Parts: sequence; C-alpha cells; structure tokens
Amino acid sequence: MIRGMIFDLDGVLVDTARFHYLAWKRLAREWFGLDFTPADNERFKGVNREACMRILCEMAGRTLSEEDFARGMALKNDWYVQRVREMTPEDVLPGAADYVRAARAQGVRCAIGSASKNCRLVLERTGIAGLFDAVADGTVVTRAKPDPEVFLCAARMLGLPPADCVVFEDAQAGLDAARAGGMRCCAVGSPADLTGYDWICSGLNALSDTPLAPERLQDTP
Ligand code: B16
Ligand code: MG
Repeated sequence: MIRGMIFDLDGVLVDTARFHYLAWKRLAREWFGLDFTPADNERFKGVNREACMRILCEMAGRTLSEEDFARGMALKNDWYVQRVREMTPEDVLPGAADYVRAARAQGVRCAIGSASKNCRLVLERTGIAGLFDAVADGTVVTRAKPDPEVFLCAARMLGLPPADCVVFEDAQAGLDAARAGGMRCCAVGSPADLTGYDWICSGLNALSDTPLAPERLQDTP
C-alpha cells in the first residue's frame, strides 16, 4: 500500500526548470561562448549544482581552477535566485497543490526530495511549504541523483520503509535514483524522454484516471 509520497520539486511541483536553464545558458555564453540549448539542458535536470558545473566545463572542453569553478556556480546561482524571488503561488504547476492536498486527505504522508539547495526558498515563495511533512533537499544530502540518498532520506524523515513510498520525478536521474532506493516511481513527462518507471503522467493534474488517483490510493498494492 502507498503510505508515503516523495515529490521532486523542480519540474514536478513548480516550473523552475526554465530559470535553471536560462541561468546556465547565460553562464555558457558569457564564460565559454557556447550556445547552450534545451537539449543540452536535459543533462542538467535533477542533477545538483556542482555536477551541472562539471558537465558544463566538459561541454566547453575547459578545466577551471577551483576558485573559478566556485565563482561560476555562485554567479549562476545569483541569476537563478533573482528569478526565484519573483515567484508567486501562481508558479505552482497545474493541479500539483490540489493533488498533494487530496493525497494527504487519504492519510498519505508527503515529502519533498529535491537536489536543490534553494528548495526552501522556492517552497516559501510559492506558498506550498505547509503541504509537506518533511523536506529532503540539497542542503541535507551530499550525493547527487541517480544516487538514492535524497529519497532514502525523505522516506526516513517520513518514518516509512522505501517500499511503501512512491516518488514523482521529471528527470531520468531521479527515476533511476528512486528505483535504486527500492521505491516505486511515477514519471512526470513524456515516454519519449523517460524510461524505467511504474506509472507516467504529463503532470500531477493528469492522474485522475490512474491507480494513483487519490481516491484509489487505499487499493493500490
Ligand atoms: P540548486 P530537483 C534540481 O532540482 C534541478 O532539477 C537541477 O536542474 C538543479 O541543478 C538542482 O536542483 C540543483 O539546484 O542550484 O538550486 O541547488 O529537480 O531535484 O527539484
Ligand atoms: Mg526535477
């Protein structure tokens, strides 16, 4: 039975992916003269900041000093945070808050499992912090998805075994992390981009006809 739900933040609950994309695109252009495309950005989804910076350097064929590497990450983060500060509850993805509320009403415990160190700020700006019993994010874990650390940490915070939890994820690295942690997972996105999931939906607003519909959760093995 599903007793816990662990939600990735970026791309599942809120649309911060485009802010990350725009900030990396600017850094790629200003520092490396690279045209960073949406296809390049796929490799950055769900991956923590340091790992993203490493991928960008690899794409540019450049090795930076430790100091410049840290300066690049800080610049990107400043640009990203500027946009996050302008977020409002309207930036919550369609149906996401209602889905979490309905699951909670069925007795399901809900947590966040995000790679982001800015997770708390995003939750506060969008007004959904109070919907979650626990927050496992980039400030409490060290290993990047596809390592399962962030989801195992969330399950532990909920006081539930991984097998009783479902992870909702938009990134392949996150789906791989959920499975590595012994959890079932629901992909959020398109079957053309994602693989290795138990269920798939285009967004949390599209789950009403599936076994993950809140009113059917009690019967889901
Ligand atoms: P930050 P998620 C991830 O969030 C993003 O998908 C990824 O693009 C980003 O690099 C990562 O957070 C780190 O974010 O720079 O704010 O610490 O999808 O795991 O909620
Ligand atoms: Mg995500």
